[in-house]
Parts: sequence; C-alpha cells; structure tokens
Amino acid sequence: IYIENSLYKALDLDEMVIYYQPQIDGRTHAITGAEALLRWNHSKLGMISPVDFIPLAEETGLIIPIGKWVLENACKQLKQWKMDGHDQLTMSVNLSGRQFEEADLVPMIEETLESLELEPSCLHIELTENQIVRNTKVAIEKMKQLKKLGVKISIDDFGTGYSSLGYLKDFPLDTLKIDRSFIMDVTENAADAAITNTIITLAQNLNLNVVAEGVETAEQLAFLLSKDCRTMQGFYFSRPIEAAALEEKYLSKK
Ligand code: G
Ligand code: G
Ligand code: MN
Ligand code: NA
Repeated sequence: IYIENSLYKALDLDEMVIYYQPQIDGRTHAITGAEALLRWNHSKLGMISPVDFIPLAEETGLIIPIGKWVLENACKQLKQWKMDGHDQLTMSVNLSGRQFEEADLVPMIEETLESLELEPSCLHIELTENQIVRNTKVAIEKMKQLKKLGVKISIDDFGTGYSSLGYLKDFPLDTLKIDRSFIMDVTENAADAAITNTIITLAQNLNLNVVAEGVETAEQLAFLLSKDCRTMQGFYFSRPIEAAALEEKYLSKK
C-alpha cells in the first residue's frame, strides 16, 4: 500500500527517470539509437527497477500516465539529440500489455510525434511475443495503425515467448531483438549458437532487422558479426545510463 501510494505521486514528484542504453553498430562501434529504460528514484527506497514496479503500475492502471510520460520524454530527448546534429538516431520504447491495448495509444503517439515534428520511423515500439499473441486480432489492428503512422515495431525478448512462428507472417513487424538468454552463452553453448544463428537467418529471410541484446564480451560481438548481425546492445558497450552520460560517451557535439 505504501508503495502503491508513492507510485501515484511518483510522476508529480519528478521521481521517474529514463535511462538510455545505446544501440551500437558492432562493426563501426557507432551509436545507431537508444532504448529508453525507466527507473524510479524513490525518496526513501532509492532506485527501483521497472521489474519491481511495472506490474503494480499495470494493476493500478498507473501504467497509462507513466507510459505516456516515458514516451513523451524519450521522444523529447531524441528530438534534442537530432537538433544537436545526430539525425540518424532511433529511440526504442517498451510498451506494457495494458498500454498496448489502451484505446488512446495511437492518437497519443501521433500527437507526441507531431508536436515535436519527429519523423515517425525513428520511433521503435518494443512489444513482447506474449503481448501480441494474447489477443491476435486486436494486436494486428493496433500494429497496423502504428505502421500507418510510420512507427516501427520490434519484438522484444524474441525466442522466449509462448508463441508459434506463424505469427511472423501475419504481423507487420520491423525488427527481432534476440533475447539475451541466447547471447549469454552463445560462444560456449552449441544450442545457443544454433538458435541465435537461426534467428538471424530467419530475420534476414523475412526482411526484418535483427538486434542482439545482452552482448557482454568481445567474443560474443565477433560471433554476431560473423553471422551478419550488426546491431547490438549490451554491457560490453554500455549499461543503461543517463542522457548526459550517453551524450558524453557517444554524442560529441557536431
Ligand atoms: O534495464 P532494465 O532493468 O531496465 O529493464 C527491466 C525490464 O523493464 C525490461 O523487461 C524492460 O523491457 C522493462 N521496462 C523498462 N522500461 C520500461 C518502460 O518504460 N515501460 C515498460 N512497459 N517496461 C519497461
Ligand atoms: O526486456 P528488455 O530487453 O526490454 O530489457 C532490457 C534489460 O536488459 C534491462 O534490464 C537492461 O538493463 C538489461 N541488459 C541490457 N544489456 C545487458 C547485458 O549486456 N547484460 C545483462 N545481464 N543485462 C543487460
Ligand atoms: Mn526492450
Ligand atoms: Na529483451
């Protein structure tokens, strides 16, 4: 109850912070974009991970204002970086199930992009397999509306959901993000290597982009490059960090 009450106040108290994890071109080590990852900086409890408060935000419905805040602020940040001359960057934003199903989602995104004069294709919405197969008809309709706006859609944690591959031909997708559980042992475990390799080939054959998550070592980077997976995220390059830190590390003023 204490947590629930303070979650109600968190936005007003300015306790929510967005960290950004760079997405990197593994060949050039240049930044291609960032994923927005929410943190709650609670006055008494300190930094709280989204794993620990998103479920409560979903239950209480607070995910709607919180999610809107994340989307608006991540887009504002992207606009700022573009105005600083980093025009090629993309921004990935995670949506929760309830947010994705909310009636006002698409108009809200449209308004945000319009008011910032942001090119829709630089916004990448991340959805998990479980989210989109929960109610396929509704999900396809929602995704079509997003695509019509010009926004890109990524499947997060790909390979870990309870879903068949069949949905890949029905959904208007742009990117598969290989779950980090496969990348973790990709250079030691033959099964993980086979699965990773197969996801990369699957993406290529379906004309989808592929992003590897959780890259932590030079060996994993080399493996992925040898399989033609160029875009990656992981602690090897950077943890999720505050905007100012990302700018300092990756965005020299142009
Ligand atoms: O880096 P990390 O601990 O932030 O992320 C933990 C989990 O929280 C990930 O599964 C991530 O997708 C999720 N997450 C992070 N930020 C957000 C957000 O803004 N909205 C939603 N719905 N999930 C988020
Ligand atoms: O579920 P999603 O992919 O949205 O969540 C991203 C999560 O993965 C965040 O919690 C983020 O901190 C974490 N993460 C990102 N890169 C790495 C990595 O290289 N290693 C590990 N262990 N976690 C990572
Ligand atoms: Mn994600
Ligand atoms: Na993931």
